[in-house]
Amino acid sequence: SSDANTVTLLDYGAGNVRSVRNAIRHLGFNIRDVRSPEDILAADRLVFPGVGAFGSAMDVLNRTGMADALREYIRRDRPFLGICLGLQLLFDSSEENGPVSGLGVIPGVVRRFDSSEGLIVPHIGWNALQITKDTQLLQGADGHHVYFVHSYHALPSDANRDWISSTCNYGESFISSISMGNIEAVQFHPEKSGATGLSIFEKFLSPNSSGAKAPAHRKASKLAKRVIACLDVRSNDNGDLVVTKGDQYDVRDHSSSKEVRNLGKPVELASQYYIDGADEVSFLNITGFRAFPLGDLPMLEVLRCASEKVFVPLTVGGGIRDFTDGSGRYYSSLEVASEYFRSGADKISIGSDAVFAAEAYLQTGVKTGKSSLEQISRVYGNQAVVVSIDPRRVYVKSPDEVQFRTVKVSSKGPLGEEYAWYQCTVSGGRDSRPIGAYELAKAVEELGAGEILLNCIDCDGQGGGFDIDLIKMVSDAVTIPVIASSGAGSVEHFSEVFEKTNASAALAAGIFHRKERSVDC
Ligand code: 1PR
Repeated sequence: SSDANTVTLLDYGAGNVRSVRNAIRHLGFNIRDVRSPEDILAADRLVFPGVGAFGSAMDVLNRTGMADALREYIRRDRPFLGICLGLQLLFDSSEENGPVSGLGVIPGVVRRFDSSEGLIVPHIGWNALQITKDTQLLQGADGHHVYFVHSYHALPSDANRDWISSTCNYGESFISSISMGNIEAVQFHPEKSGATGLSIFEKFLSPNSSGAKAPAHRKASKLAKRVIACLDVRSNDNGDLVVTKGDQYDVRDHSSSKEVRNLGKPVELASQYYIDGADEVSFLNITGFRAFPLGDLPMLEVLRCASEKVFVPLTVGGGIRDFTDGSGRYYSSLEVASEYFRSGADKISIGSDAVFAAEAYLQTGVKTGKSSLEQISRVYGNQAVVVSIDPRRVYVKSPDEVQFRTVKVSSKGPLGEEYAWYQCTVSGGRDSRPIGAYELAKAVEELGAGEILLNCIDCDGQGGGFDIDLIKMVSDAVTIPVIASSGAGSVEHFSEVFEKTNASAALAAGIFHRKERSVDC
């Protein structure tokens, strides 16, 4: 085990660690997987990317004897890098499904962020590191923004002060990294934190390399609001998978040819947006609702290739639902999502199927646990599940006209209407459903969505700004992050939506495709 280019990875199979694997390979290292507790003790360098829930992770580690091996490896002060849950598990205990005992290496507890005062949980986004201790790993990274996705955090205390190498603030101060001897662990995701994250990762993998550069500084706003570049993907009439972009969801050219607009190749564009500074990249397989996505091998290939080049979070949506193929074989939505995760997605996004699940839930008041939304968030965690809402504005004279939540609109409707509700659609805007965006958002939050991607068909591709009325209504109604989408046409539109609403992120497509603005506007 003396190969300096090999790193040992502890993947106990609870979720997707493909992004970590991609980052390690990208940095020029080979991976040896842990199969037994002995493999841990034999490692030269161990990466432990915890995924899933604290309790089930500890169960697996205890049952397999890996918990004891990990404690022994750490006691020997061997090079160790824990990521996310891989940091939290080092502590005495966690409140997550608990209290549950952890590895007990570091004194202290892990607690949920408190959303009772309107704090948005999960915490998803880029925050600045406040370095509290000189370490080789974080050298030069003070004040740099790194990417977090978590609902639980380790609490700083007198008993663990010596371990802390950096803290962050999200409603309260929490431990963003620890360092002691050769033991390092980070709450953020270095594999998804762009150039800063990769350089931190590289310092762990090759501590003596002179090549470890000072991390490139990421520009991020004070508020650490995210800007997401979105690629709508579908096959064109020649059968090639292309990035396209609609006007109010119509992706066909207005000329006589009526061809699907082709704006470029998905992997090339995604890599370009990453290099330009996008905080996240999303792919929406916009005809997934009618074509079976697992039959759509090019899309999976696009994901695989993109995830080897894009070191910020990748979301993919389209076609996530139960499906029976031509030969009668049944695939659950969980299998579809799992295939997306295996191919490199960090999050999946559900559109149509979430609308049906929310309608059923609102009708019966019963959570069956069987919807795609519930199943996928139970297995992968709610932070990995986005619900995409595709509403259309419907003006009314008075709120009493409809049973759905309305807003007083900032500009009146064509007949002087002062109110509107936002009717949800499925199948890419083709069918309207008897549920509003407000009702849908509240229902999917309860069913386990970790984030809401809030589109607006009226504004899509128009470049006239986001629908502030809609985004304010929805982002005030839920405590999970809301991504504002549709209509960005200038830098001011991004500032406006962050000033006037509680949106945590803004997503745009056309403005980047047309190269009117670079993503780091
Ligand atoms: O229903 O689970 O199969 O998911 C389908 C997904 O595909 C949904 O997320 C749905 O929003 C998306 N979709 C379906 N049809 C279209 C279409 O355009 N014909 N694209 C479509 C939606 C909307 C945005 C767009 C923003 C920003 N794309 O994501 O990127 O509106 O655009 P802009 O900045 O240019 O204004 P399922």
